[in-house]
Amino acid sequence: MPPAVSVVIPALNEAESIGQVVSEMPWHLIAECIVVDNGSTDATATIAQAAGARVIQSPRGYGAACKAGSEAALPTSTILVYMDGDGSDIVADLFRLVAPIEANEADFVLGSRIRGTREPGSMLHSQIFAGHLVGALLRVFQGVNYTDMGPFRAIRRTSLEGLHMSELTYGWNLEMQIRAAQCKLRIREIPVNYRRRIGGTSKVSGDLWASVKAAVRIIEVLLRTGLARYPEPDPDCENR
Ligand SMILES: Nc1nc2c(ncn2[C@@H]2O[C@H](COP(=O)(O)OP(=O)(O)OP(=O)(O)O)[C@@H](O)[C@H]2O)c(=O)[nH]1
Ligand SMILES: [Mg+2]
Repeated sequence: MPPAVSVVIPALNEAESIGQVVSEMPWHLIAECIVVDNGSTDATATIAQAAGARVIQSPRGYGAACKAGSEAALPTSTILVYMDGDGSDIVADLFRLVAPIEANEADFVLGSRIRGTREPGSMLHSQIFAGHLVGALLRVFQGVNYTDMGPFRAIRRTSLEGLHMSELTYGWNLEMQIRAAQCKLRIREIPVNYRRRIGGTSKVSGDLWASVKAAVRIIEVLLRTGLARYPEPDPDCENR
């Protein structure tokens, strides 16, 4: 069977790293790599394309980029993988994220950087604390065990479509995790390794104002969707 995995990489001004990330893709395991740009002012798009990615444009925002990439995936792709374009996620971990879905043992597999090995300085203490805090809240309210809101993750495409995601900013990752729990997907969290970005500038954690905005979005998603209890699958869920 041909590979049925589409890798989606949101990338904004990542010319220093995107070429390496795309060229490290395990092409024999995936159908395509989609780099979702929105108005990079550097050579992100041309470098990504030269390295073998399909480049698409999306409205501004991390979640908007993930959504656009999901919708643009080949119709034959049944699994979607998300990762960052700055080289922080380790491409070699991709297979371990996808394998439980291919084996039909899980619908959603989250890579936890907190449970994996991190290069010093790759995550702020505040990010680690937020991962644990959100994990504790979701354990109480959703009965699910997460330790991170990391970007590297895989989900069955039909499951994602059934979640009816609406978040278009940095709350996208958390909304997926909450909705996956509410929709009673089979969830697995596995350790992934993580390193510092290999070049370029941070759009989130290394920028104070962006970090504040991201934190506000995460709290907003948590309050809007995460603190409602769902003992039964949310009736709005489809394709479990
Ligand atoms: N298309 C698109 N990609 C984005 C946008 N914002 C961030 N990204 C990408 O999303 C990924 C995560 O952003 P980062 O800047 O690495 O955020 P971070 O990991 O918190 O920060 P670092 O610790 O510096 O790596 C990167 O691949 C960015 O290029 C956006 O508005 N549009
Ligand atoms: Mg990063």
